[in-house]
Amino acid sequence: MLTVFSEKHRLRDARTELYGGLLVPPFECPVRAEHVLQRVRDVGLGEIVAPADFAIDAVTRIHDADFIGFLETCWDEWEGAGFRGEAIATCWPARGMQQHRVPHHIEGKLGHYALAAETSICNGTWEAARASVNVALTAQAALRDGAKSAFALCRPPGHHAAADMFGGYCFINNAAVAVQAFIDQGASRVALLDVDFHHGNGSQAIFYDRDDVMFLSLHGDPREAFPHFLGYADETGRGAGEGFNHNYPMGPGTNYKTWAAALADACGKISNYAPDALVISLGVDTFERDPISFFKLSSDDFKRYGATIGGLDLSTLFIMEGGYAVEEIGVNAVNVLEGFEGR
Ligand code: SP5
Ligand code: ZN
Repeated sequence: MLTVFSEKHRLRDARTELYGGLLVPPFECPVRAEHVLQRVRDVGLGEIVAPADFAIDAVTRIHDADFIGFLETCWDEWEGAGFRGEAIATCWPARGMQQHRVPHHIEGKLGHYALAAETSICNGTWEAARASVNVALTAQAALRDGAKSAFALCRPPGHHAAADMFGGYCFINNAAVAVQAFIDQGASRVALLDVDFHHGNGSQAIFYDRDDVMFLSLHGDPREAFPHFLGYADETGRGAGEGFNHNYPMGPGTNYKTWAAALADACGKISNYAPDALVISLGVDTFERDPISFFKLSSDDFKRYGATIGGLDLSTLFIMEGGYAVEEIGVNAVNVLEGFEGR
């Protein structure tokens, strides 16, 4: 399987994450991608290529242009305002306040465009996010050109990013942009299966009204887990999209048996949908020793479920999302890909 990887991911190297009331070194850190890349090399998964540069148009098919403009200039505006730390949202258009007017001051803009405060914006964030979506689009182009599968080793991740919001360590929704690229190239139906521990709120919101994209997510119950305000089982789509959104929230301590039953159900729905392509939001924070999550999958379980996904026999694009047990992230992510290939 082809892997696409950009060195530019290192430009996203924030110093701070707001966690438990403290500013701590971010869980989403550069070494994550390096370990995954090393494991791809160690097992000889296949060729590794750098991404091509894509025009921003592919991104603005999914994201609002004003949001993209905000991401581009946020750091400069923040520094220009004289702030000394990294850019963190501190106020929001909460219940009863105006959601639709975009303030001029960077503090107001951050509240408008942020969905969570844990994710700081720092110098280089935009360049890394831009490179990350180019990784996704390059891997997508390989499938367009006939490859059966490809691995987009994206960093920063994307599935929490909505059309006009960043957060959850995500800025541009790499998976959603890739899904849209398939559609724009003529695909009738694309399935987006999100196996990251966290609900893919951004991806769900982006495709919620559509029947040409089926979104399915297996994740920690939002009553107990980030992003807390989306990801319930009764969110099934809206309008034409009704019946094309499937959530599988699961509680603390969920083991592989329970998780795999949800995956089997999701795979049944994907199979019936008969998509032209399958995109996997591949987060490995379902791992038993992940520091911020509560599922109990072992490293072997990743290989098992990779084989289940391979059994669908679809053109499949893997997009890297979360996973914070950095010592094991390479083995866990690449186990899915090896399982998929029947190794
Ligand atoms: C892409 C991705 O995986 N993003 C995840 C963002 C999660 N950020 C919020 C983390 C809050 C964790 N609280 C966990 C408490 C553990 N005791
Ligand atoms: Zn996650």
